[in-house]
Amino acid sequence: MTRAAFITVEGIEGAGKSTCLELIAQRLAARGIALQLTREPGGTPLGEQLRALLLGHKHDGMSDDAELLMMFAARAEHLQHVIEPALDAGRWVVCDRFTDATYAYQGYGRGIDLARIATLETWVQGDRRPDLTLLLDVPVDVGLERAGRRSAPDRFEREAQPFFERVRAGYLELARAAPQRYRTIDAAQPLDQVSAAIVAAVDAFVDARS
Ligand code: T5A
Repeated sequence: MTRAAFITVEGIEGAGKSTCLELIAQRLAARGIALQLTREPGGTPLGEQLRALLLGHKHDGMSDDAELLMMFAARAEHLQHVIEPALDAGRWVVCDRFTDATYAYQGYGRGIDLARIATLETWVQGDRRPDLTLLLDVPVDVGLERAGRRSAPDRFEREAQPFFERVRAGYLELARAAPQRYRTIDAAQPLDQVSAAIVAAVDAFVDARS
C-alpha cells in the first residue's frame, strides 16, 4: 500500500489551480487512491470565515502582520481538523495553496522577513511539509487577465502588477530551492498541454511512492 501523501498546488491568480486540482483528484482516484481535496485559506468552518475576512473588502487596510497571522491561524485549524486526520486515516490530501503561498505573498509580495514566516511555519506545522508541490507558473498579465474574466477582484487581486511580479519571482525562487519537492509547470500553455504535464507529474510521483 502507498503511504498517504500531502500534495499542494501553487501559483499566482489565474494560473489554473482550480482546474488542475480537479484533474489531480481524478488521476489519483483512477489509481485507486482515496483523497481529500481542500484549500487555503479555508478548509474548515473557522478557516472559511477567516478566508472571507482575508479576501473580502471590509478590512482593506488590514496590517501585513494581521494578514500573516490570520493565514497561520486558519492553517493551524486546517492541520488539526482536516489535514492530519486525513493523512492518519491513509487518505491523500490535495490542497489548493499552503505555506508556500505565505512565503510568496506575505514574504516576497508584502516584504515580511522570510525568517519570521519560517518561525511560524515551525510553530504551527512542526515537521509537516508537503511531499509534492505543483507550481503552475504563468506570466502575471496572463494570470490576471484569466482571473479578471472569472470574477470581481478580491482584496489580493486589487494589488498592482509589481506585487504579483514579486509573488511569481518568489514562487520560482522557492521552487529552485527545493527541486526534490517542486514540479514547475508552464501554465501559459493551452489547457490540454498543462493537463498532460500535470498527469505526468502525478503519475511519476505515485509510481515513485509505490
Ligand atoms: N494567500 C493564500 C496568501 O496571500 N497567503 C497564503 O498563505 C494563502 C494560503 C486565495 C488568495 O489568498 C492569498 C493568495 C490568493 O490571492 P484563491 O482563490 O486560492 O485565493 O486563489 P486565486 O489565485 O484567486 O484563485 P483563482 O481561482 O483566481 O486562480 P486559479 O484557481 O489558479 O485559476 P482557475 O483554475 O480558476 O482558472 C482561471 C480561469 O482561467 C482558465 C480557467 O478556465 C478559468 O476560467 N484557465 C485557462 N485558460 C487557458 N489556458 C489555460 N492553460 C488555463 N488554465 C485555466
